[in-house]
Amino acid sequence: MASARSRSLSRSAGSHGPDTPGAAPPSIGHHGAAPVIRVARRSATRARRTTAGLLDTLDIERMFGYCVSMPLQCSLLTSGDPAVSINPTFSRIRLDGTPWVDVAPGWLRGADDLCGTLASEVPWRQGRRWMYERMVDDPRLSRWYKATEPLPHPILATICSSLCAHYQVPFGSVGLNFYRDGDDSVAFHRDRELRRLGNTLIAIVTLGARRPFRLRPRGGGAGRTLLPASGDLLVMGGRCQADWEHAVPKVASCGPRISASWRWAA
Ligand SMILES: O=C(O)CCC(=O)C(=O)O
Repeated sequence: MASARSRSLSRSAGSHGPDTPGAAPPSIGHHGAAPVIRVARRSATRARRTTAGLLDTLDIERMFGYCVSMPLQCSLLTSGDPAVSINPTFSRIRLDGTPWVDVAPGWLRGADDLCGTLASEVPWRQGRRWMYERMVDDPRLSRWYKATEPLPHPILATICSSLCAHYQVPFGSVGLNFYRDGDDSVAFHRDRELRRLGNTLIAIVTLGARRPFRLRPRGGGAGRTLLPASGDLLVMGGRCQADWEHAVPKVASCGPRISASWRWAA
């Protein structure tokens, strides 16, 4: 039986099929210096400020399960015009074998404001998929841009150029995912196109709320939980798609988060 949430999403999606725009656009407001994003859905009446990216990326395994709502921090780093940081610090986390994850805290300035702009201006699409013999809505909205399509914000091209320069590879087009609140998520998976390849890169910039980003080896064993904040860059590399899975699990309560991702394969 469909949950209250999926029913309300289905209503807003109407009879649209897969990959058709399905959700009313969120509205953006400002209370003082902190961005406020209102999302037109079940939680629409609860205006929340996005969290800021001041803290270093943490391993929160010990906190996972109850670390659901971070204190709000209004930061000069996460508001204002978006720009790539001129002196980012990269740390590499080695997973078992050749997979690795790079983390660059505060890599993008103005990430909260960019989150608000994209939330309201991107023509989001409601993905749908078969699950247990019925069609269900994906618990998030998405929009993938072909290389030939105009981007919703010029910073996305700048980010791509910076990533290409840093990793010395030609990253492709951008994919955006919109997690409207803690009910939105993506289950453990590997990237569909890259999972058979041994040398790939997926670069993900977090905009807005801080959510756990979980990684686990496919064969079983200890996983990792990272907590990328607004403006943080996270890059999965090596055999990460071949040997590990990743997920953004549901949390009890949090504000909107958008992830912007770019991919490359050898
Ligand atoms: O939103 C994220 O941080 C992860 C997105 C992701 O894993 C995917 O779309 O395949």
